[in-house]
Amino acid sequence: MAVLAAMLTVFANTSAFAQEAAAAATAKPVDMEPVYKSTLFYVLLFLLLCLFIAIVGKALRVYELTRETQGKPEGINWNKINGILFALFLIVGLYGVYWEYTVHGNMILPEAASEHGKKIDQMFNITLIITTIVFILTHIILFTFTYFYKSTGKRKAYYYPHNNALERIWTIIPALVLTVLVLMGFLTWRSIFYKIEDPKNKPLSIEVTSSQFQWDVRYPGADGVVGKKSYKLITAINALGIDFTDKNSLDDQLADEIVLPVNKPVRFILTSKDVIHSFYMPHFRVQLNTVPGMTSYFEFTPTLTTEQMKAKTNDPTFKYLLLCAKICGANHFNMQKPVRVVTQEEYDAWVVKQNPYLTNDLRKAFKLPVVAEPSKEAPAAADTTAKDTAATKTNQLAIKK
Ligand SMILES: [Cu+2]
Repeated sequence: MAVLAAMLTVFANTSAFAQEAAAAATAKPVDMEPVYKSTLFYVLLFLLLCLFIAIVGKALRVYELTRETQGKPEGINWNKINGILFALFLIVGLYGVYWEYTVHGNMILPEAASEHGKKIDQMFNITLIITTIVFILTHIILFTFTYFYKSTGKRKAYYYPHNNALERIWTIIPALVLTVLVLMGFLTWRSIFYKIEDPKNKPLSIEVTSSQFQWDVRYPGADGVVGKKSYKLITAINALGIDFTDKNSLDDQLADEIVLPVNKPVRFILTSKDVIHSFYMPHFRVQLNTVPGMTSYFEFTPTLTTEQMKAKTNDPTFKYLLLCAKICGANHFNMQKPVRVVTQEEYDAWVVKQNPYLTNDLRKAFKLPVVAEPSKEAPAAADTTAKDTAATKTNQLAIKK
């Protein structure tokens, strides 16, 4: 307390001097902004609060002691107060749980828009129901017991150190429940990550490369295969380091949004150029880290088009999103990309309009035959937003030749 008093005096003195100086110089009111932003201010405020509580405590103690010396009965029944506080805590706490479930529960994601997402939601719901029941029951028991069996001075606690039957029950039941939950998770995980490929319904491959702070999306072109790439080939005009000695790369396309045909499996090929990011598409219940130096895959089937989801959520502005779920740097929050799920026909019409990755500059760099272009250069590799249909068509034709 002495230290605290000394600190407060120093703080008060310096601010008093500062105020005097300020008043002498400009007679302006003191700017409190830097004070409110300083940590010291809040540390002192906290210590002041502790001091206040300590003083109240001491005052009550003095009150109790005076009653004791006068031979009067105890003034404050702390056991009763603690018991009532426990009961109040239970009521307020349970209301808090109800509020959380209704208010924040309403903000939960809409129904899963993918096949495997339904299984994940089911698991989530089962876990939530079990834990909610256990949580509410144990808390009611805990707090009502402390309320009803508070010390009254009239009875003595029963000494009951051990009961094998009870211990068996509270070990075996949670163990069984947790085993079922973990096994369910394991089997669901396996069904998502170890799929047996249906040769009649091969997935559409899309490569997504993460970097601070963007996603680059590469579609495979007519051959359905995204070509090789290597970080060693990254240059100003070849931002993703695509290897054009691999024939599969020649028709690859860059897209500035992700468009997926509905009810068709899609296989995302995920890599990272700098740090670990996390490929997160909440509406499809998809999340996987993108790690520099390794390739990871996520295959799933979207089941609802954007239009269907707009109707389901009653939100005409609804958009599927790709986000980064790894705090990867200062602009992490801004790593998002719209995703559109459309019909197969809409997808077919959209995909042919996407810019090819291979530009004339890249052709020169890889010593490939340069395509004659009538008026202008092909858009630069980094410029993915250009949607010049004339140039695109020329490029498409060039690739087909
Ligand atoms: Cu990121």
